[in-house]
Amino acid sequence: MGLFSKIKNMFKSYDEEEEEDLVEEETSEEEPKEEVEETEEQPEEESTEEEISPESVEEKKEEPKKEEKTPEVVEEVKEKTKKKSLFKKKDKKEEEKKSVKIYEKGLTKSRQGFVSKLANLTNKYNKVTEEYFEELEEILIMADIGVNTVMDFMDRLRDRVKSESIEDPELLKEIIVDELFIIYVNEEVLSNKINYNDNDVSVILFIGVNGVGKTTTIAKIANKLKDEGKKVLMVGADTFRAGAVEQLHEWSEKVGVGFFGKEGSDPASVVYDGIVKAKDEDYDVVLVDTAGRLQNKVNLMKELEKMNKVIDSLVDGGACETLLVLDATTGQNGISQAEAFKEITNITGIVLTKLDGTAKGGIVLAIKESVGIPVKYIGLGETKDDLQTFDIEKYIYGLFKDLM
Ligand SMILES: Nc1nc2c(ncn2[C@@H]2O[C@H](COP(=O)(O)OP(=O)(O)OP(=O)(O)O)[C@@H](O)[C@H]2O)c(=O)[nH]1
Ligand SMILES: [Mg+2]
Repeated sequence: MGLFSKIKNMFKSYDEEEEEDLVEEETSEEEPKEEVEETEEQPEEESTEEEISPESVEEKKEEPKKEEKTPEVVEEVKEKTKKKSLFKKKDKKEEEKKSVKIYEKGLTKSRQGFVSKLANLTNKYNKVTEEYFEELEEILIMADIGVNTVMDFMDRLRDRVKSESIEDPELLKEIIVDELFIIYVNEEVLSNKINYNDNDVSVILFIGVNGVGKTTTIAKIANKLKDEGKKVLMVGADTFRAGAVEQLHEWSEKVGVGFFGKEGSDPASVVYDGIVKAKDEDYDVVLVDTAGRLQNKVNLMKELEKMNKVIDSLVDGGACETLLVLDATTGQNGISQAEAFKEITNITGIVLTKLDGTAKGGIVLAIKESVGIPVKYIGLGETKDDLQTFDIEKYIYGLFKDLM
């Protein structure tokens, strides 16, 4: 089965289920609410239908001792365990569904821009001709996919059209999606995972030029990690821009995580003091905000080297991630930034922000082609939920669902 069909099978049912849910909600308004409450409030507890009164609590305490070994009780426990794991599965599925929706919503502009052009192309031609190929090439280049990727892709597509004698553009839709993403999917299966330090505090450095979304991304990630039960410290080492440290401080209060920062001091010394604090106070993760002054490459390189030296001296294994933040709306400019930063320091992953603000959507492929660093997170909006772990399948679905 091709990628196109696989992804369609995976996610299309969510849309259908949602329609079903809507119909259900219309017919019975109160029931679904109660169900949700039960799953949320009592995931660990035994699920009982009875109201909780002091007597029933006492009764329950006594019951297990008397009847522990009877087959009925064993059956009951089995039934409850089954229910519990069903709820857990349901929760997980709900989370997955929510995530797919965030992708869909965040990629609306791209769907209406570049993907609708693809759909129009299929409607315009009733036969695959040289003009069709030329127009397709232009659409893909305009979508920030990157010229070399597009050229390779066009060669492969032309070969397939020839060898499989395809004439109908309608049939090509599926092949286009498959061929565009197959390389990415084949090579990118595991590497979008964030590395954490198992033996010591996990330090994650965020780098990138002005205004790309470093500070906002740190806030979003801190919120995510906090929800996962991790103790997070934000460290404001962007001591260059006035107000930057205070901005991070405000975010730390909003999110409810720890903070360390000092306006006007040397970034490496702020990182030093921040990590010492993290170790003293048993933090799990340290998120370091830096100033990205690409205008002065030598200085920036020295500054990052100094910070890494400090981290290496304090933390077993050094920083576990150095994430480069790129703004998706800057297109090829973002690619140049990635290439420049790659020369300066060792980048372990990319955060691609503001994907909701571009109609081009193909920049993920260009990053893969010209930089070869995995995209680990994407920003699809300004709320805290709009930062998502990058998942190529959800991304493809969010882009191409209208063709599916
Ligand atoms: N629509 C949208 N806006 C975003 C996203 N991520 C960040 N922003 C916005 O981008 C703007 C800049 O974000 P910051 O986090 O301040 O960027 P920065 O890289 O820390 O900037 P400097 O500290 O000046 O270097 C803010 O208005 C954010 O709300 C995103 O995924 N989508
Ligand atoms: Mg900032």
